[in-house]
Amino acid sequence: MGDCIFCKIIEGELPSKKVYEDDHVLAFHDIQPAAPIHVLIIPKKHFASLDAAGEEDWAIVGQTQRAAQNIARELGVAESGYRVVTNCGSNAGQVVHHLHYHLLAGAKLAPLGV
Ligand code: D5M
Repeated sequence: MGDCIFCKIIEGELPSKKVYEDDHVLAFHDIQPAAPIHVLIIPKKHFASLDAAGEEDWAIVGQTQRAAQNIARELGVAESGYRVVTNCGSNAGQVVHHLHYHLLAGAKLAPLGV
């Protein structure tokens, strides 16, 4: 999708440290980790955010979240706990406009808030 950096990662035009891939979902380590484990999980289909998901996208959104569960188990953090969050729009601080879930783990996380 044009100049979308996550589409370029999907296409292999930009490098990533991949942790999971299937036909619909890709996951890779965040380049600016905010926790000891910080993985981004994205649908291969481009849409800007959760807010931009259409009726036809809910299956892939579910598959993306299911991948988060699998990755947490694979990385050994399912027991200790992890956070899955998606930023949606400018007030949330979204900077990459391709739906992505942040999986954060590996430490006691700060409470959510402003
Ligand atoms: O988060 C966007 C996230 O994307 C942010 O944590 C940095 C990360 N990022 C940006 N470019 C890359 C590349 N090339 N590899 C890995 N991670 C990257 P947002 O929710 O939009 O604020």
